[in-house]
Amino acid sequence: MARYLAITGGVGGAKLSLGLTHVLKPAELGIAVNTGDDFEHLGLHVSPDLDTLMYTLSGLSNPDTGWGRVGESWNFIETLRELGGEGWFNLGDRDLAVHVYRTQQLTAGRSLSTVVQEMHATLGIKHPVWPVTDNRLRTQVETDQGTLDFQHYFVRERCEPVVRALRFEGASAARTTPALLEWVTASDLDGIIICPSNPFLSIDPLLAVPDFRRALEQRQAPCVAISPVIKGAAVKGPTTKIMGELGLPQSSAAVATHYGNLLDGFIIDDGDAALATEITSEALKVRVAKTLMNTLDDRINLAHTALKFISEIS
Ligand code: FO1
Repeated sequence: MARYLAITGGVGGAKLSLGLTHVLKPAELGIAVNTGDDFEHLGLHVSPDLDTLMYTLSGLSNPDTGWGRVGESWNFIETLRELGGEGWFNLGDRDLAVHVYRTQQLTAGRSLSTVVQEMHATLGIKHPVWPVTDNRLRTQVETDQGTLDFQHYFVRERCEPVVRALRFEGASAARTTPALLEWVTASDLDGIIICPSNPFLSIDPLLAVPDFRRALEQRQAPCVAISPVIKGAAVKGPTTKIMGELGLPQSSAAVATHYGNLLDGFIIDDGDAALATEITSEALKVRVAKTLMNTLDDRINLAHTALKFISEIS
């Protein structure tokens, strides 16, 4: 039996994760999710990337935004705004129930991974999905306007402040979720796929968890990443804006350099085919493919490409 691990943030990574779940059985694919975007808001524990995965894998995601639920209503947040409350983070009425339920369960002493597992079982999600850690992990964005909590930077300030550095509060003391650590260190793991999420905001928080990073560094199986950058621009979100602000070239090549020796393979878009030779080295193979995922078929095709690439590398 084959066994793979996908590492993902929110929207872009969830698309490929969905493709992978169509190609691999639940016993063959586990998914590790960023929790650096989590925050406490209106007294609730909100886990945006975990929820994006949950809604995507259960067919409930909002196709227009990629986050939140399809067919959502907004009575709660509109009423909160009328009252003069904090209304900048759009919590839909149905989505709200998830945050209330999760908060209650966490307050009762249950772990985040247990709550995720139970909600996934309720929604019929069969593939194992784990928050990278059950411990507190919070991305802090150091900007020209001071240090901002991730969602304050991303949603409230619409990614406008200039990013100077990123910090992952809690990471050094965090432990990888036990079942995930077991999966990634298993001797029969066949490959690791880093989804096309933002490397700096969405993947780095997972890599900042010491025992998770160590497990990846000591891997036997090939690790491939899919570039979220196509022709110098991100499909969605502030990836290339941040790269520029951090003084990096805004290209797929710089993403490969950023991941460094964590990678054995790197998939770039057809539009970046000219970069393949520059990125290829003895230690890094490059595959050119269609990485834009507009349809379910695109997601499944990219999943097949990644798995075939892994089998060729190994
Ligand atoms: N993203 C936005 O751009 N605006 C929002 O109001 C917003 C609300 C929201 C609510 C629940 C949820 O699970 C996600 C939500 N997101 C929203 C997405 C989220 O902020 C980001 O996509 C991720 O954190 C980045 O991966």
